[in-house]
Amino acid sequence: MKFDKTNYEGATPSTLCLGCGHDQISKHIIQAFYQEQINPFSLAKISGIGCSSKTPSYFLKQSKGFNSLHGRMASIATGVKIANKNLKVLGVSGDGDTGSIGLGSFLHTVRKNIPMIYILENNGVYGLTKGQFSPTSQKNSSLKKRKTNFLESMDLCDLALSAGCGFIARSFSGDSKQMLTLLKLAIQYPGFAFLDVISPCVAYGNEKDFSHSFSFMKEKRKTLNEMDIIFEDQGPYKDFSAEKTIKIPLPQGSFLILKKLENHDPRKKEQAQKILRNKDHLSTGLLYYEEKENFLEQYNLSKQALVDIEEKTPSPQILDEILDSYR
Ligand SMILES: Cc1ncc(C[n+]2csc(CCOP(=O)(O)OP(=O)(O)O)c2C)c(N)n1
Ligand code: SF4
Ligand SMILES: [Mg+2]
Repeated sequence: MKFDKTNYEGATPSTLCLGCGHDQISKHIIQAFYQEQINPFSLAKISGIGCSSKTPSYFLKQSKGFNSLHGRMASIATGVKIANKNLKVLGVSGDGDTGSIGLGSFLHTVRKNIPMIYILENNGVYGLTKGQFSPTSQKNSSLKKRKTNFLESMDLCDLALSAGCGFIARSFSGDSKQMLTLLKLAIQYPGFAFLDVISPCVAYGNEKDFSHSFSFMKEKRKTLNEMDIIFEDQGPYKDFSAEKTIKIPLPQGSFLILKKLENHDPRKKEQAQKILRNKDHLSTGLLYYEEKENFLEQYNLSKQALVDIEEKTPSPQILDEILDSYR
């Protein structure tokens, strides 16, 4: 059975400001999940608090959803995945939600390698509470209403890399082609897939020199690589010349064909770190890729969802045996 596109659309029309980057991301999500024909009924979308965290109402209306507490999306998503590993988990968060109040939850979910797609809708401000600087606003960048940000900025991709994340990508809400491929790649990835999307806030964070504005993106953005996902039986790939092309096998039997536009191999951690620390440009594309055992595999957790296990509490006899084993 093929799911038609209406299954992937939102339950309500967006109430975000006209032109908000977050709305573009929602469109890419609808497109990617539709094209990949992911069963919307077996997907859970979890978010925190913020304009970004409102967006799950605007896509995948047939999926399960939980709009949780500020900064706690990652913890709730962890619980959902452990309780039912058959659900695909899609988390949406903001730079304030993830980088301020939720930083601890975020980093521990990364280091546990909980299988989920984590989309950071990064606008450099707290949009919902009217544009205060967030931890990702660049140091010394300014906004008329907020004056200058004197605090050091945090790069959440760099932090994710330090915490052992195996899938790190950065994109821009306005780049449909790059966003679609990265989302499709993230959908296939068997662990924690982190996608940091620069998503301008047109109401409070779109002044010319501000680090997350449309004009800043135009000036500073560099694209690291072009990508395509193919199956071997599609034959030799003609668009890319061999010496600049990397072929990475993907879990479901397909391959990522990656054309280097800059000298970067996303399988090399040191290279990814170097790129992230170079602040002359904002590099987008696939930054780091490594497949590693995820939390569910490491702990050999039940294949059944908790809800499907008939005997949820052990019988008195089994409890006695467990207690005896500690005596
Ligand atoms: C415990 C708690 N502290 C503070 C707030 C106020 N608050 C709501 S959203 C938000 C930040 C939102 O910024 P971000 O996560 O970047 O999302 P955006 O609106 O920019 O998409 C804050 C501080 C809250 N709701 N709950
Ligand atoms: S305030 Fe900013 S982040 Fe929030 S909806 Fe408006 S443009 Fe988007
Ligand atoms: Mg924000």
